[in-house]
Amino acid sequence: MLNRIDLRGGWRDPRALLPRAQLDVSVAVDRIRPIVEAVREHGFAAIQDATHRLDGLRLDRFRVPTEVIMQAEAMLEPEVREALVESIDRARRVHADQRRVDLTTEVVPGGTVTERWIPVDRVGLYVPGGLAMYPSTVVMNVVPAQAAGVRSLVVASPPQAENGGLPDARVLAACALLGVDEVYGVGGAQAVAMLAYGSWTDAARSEHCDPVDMITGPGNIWVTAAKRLLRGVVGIDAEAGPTEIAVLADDTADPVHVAADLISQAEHDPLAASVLVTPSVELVEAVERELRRQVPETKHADRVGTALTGPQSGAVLVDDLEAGLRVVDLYAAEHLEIQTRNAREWAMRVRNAGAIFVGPYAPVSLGDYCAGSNHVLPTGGCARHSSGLSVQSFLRGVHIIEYDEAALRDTARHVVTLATVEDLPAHGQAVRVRFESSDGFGSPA
Ligand code: HSO
Ligand code: ZN
Repeated sequence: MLNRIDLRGGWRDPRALLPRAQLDVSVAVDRIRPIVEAVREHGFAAIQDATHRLDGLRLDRFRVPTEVIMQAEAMLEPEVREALVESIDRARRVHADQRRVDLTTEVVPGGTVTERWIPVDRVGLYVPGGLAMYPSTVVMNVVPAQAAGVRSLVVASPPQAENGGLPDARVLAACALLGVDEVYGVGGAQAVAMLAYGSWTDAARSEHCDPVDMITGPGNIWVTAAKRLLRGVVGIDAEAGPTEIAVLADDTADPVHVAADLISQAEHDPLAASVLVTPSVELVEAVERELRRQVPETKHADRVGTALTGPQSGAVLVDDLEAGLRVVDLYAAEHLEIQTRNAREWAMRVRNAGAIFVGPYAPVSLGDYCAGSNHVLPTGGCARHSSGLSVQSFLRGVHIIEYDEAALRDTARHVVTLATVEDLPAHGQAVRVRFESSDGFGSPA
């Protein structure tokens, strides 16, 4: 079922052999530009029009009343509530510990720089509808923002015909459990534009969605295109591509587990990537047998089958785990499982992965829901340079510079020298004027 990629006895860059799905977002940007511009100019009327044309719904208001959000929570099945509460609680515990402390460095006597971590004021979270209606994603976006101290949080999610033009009930319930009460039933590019520019959201002009400073959350290609277009107008999180799992395994790995884990992420998307990296031919064969057994039994067998047989998925045979480590580092998977002897030691040597799941009892789906870790992770090899969503994503480290007279006087000649080198004499002069009436600078005060 999986493509076999045999790197034994030689070496080839595995990235070319496991091509990531390419989405042409730039074409989509041109398609959504008119919607974004219309929302900017006409606000409510344009949102209403786009919702009618694209979602087939005629709506007169987009803000979800607080009672409706509360009601969605009240209607939650008890076991779903319990699971969501546990997921929120664990994520809160982990994310609370991530909060950075402000640090002051004394650069010279009388001269300090303090790095102050200031939360973004207002954040908009886009929660997709359709194939991917994930209350867990509400948790994973809201928890770090709240832990960072974001004061104002708003959720936008497509209106669902089957829910009376409101967003999905479970998404609303997750908002209620997290204490988010500003929710709009708006989807697609129009939602991103509404969040970025702000808009009245009812015909009577009594409800206004204020513009946000930053938008996070996954979405389809139109949402991604709108985010790309509006980057700069607002802060935007990373662009999420199809999900990925890589498993670095040796002959101690249980093929039943490995197959189940490869299937679990393939379930998200026919373009999802599932990659097994191992020196054990026996394991590859046993996993193949398991896939042939498990795939037909799984609910989303079609998309799983498409994802597992696609060129982005495969079983990579390597000479040994050292070579396997090189492969997974180059591949830089969104999720990496280590199912080997001394799994922790191997895990600690990995340099590139969005999140690393260690040993037989830490499957990716634990991290998707209830490990306490965040499931918004870099895809498409971006784990080489980026991290997943965290408290840090919602904080800005602002440098606060404090120098007293003597400290500036001592530094002045360096500023003047560098300003002269860059032919920016006014820069030097801005320091000079402060000492002109006294005895110049450079000599101790
Ligand atoms: N595995 C997905 C997140 C998710 N899984 C949401 C289930 N629900 C991307 O990390
Ligand atoms: Zn998942």
